[in-house]
Amino acid sequence: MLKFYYNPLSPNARRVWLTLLEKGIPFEPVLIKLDGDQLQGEFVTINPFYHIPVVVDDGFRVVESLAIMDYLEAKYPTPAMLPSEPQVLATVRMVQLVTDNELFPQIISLIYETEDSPQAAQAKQHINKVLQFFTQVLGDRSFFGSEQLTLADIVAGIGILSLPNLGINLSDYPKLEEWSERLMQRPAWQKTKLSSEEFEVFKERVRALVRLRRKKADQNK
Ligand SMILES: N[C@@H](CCC(=O)N[C@@H](CS)C(=O)NCC(=O)O)C(=O)O
Repeated sequence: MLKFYYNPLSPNARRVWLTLLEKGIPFEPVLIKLDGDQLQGEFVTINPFYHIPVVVDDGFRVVESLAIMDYLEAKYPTPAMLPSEPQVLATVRMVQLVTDNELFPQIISLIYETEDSPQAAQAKQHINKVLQFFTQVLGDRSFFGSEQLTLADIVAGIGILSLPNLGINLSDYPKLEEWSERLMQRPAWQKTKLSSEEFEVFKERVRALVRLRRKKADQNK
């Protein structure tokens, strides 16, 4: 059976978890605590970059959440979540990459920087730009590029649903608010949802990781 290395707090792992659940794919979960266990033992041979998620399917290993989602889509095409029609495919990819390149780095800043700092204000401004852009891209459809859930909804949904925990209300973006309510009605999303206490633990982990990365960067100067 497909092995899934994950942690329920990890947004990148939750993308894959949701894809597995939405597609009804059987899997064996392997919890990685991220307390240093990702840096040693068997896991290092599975992912030399020390990251989750990873899947190992019949001896075939895939790292990187977006690559894993594509693998699952190709191997388990029903329900289809990556339409091949050119404009829809481009929309799905664009939303995934905008989430990774424009939204997530700002979420990390918002978690790390103090609330009234210029950095936090800048991050909020950029997040608002992303929300305006996503409102345009969603248009009047139920999901990104489609009337059915796509891989874009999973990637963007995990980011956008975390925003109210960071003081960003979606009520200024009614279409995205309705879309996020649509997502939260789905059993897979209810199952993988983080409680506010879990989100606080996630924030602490992010702060610790950013501190560590900055310390390493300073040492290399
Ligand atoms: N680009 C990778 C990023 C994976 C990633 O950063 N995973 C985090 C959890 S969300 C992790 O494993 N962090 C542990 C570490 O950096 O030591 C992906 O999309 O899978």
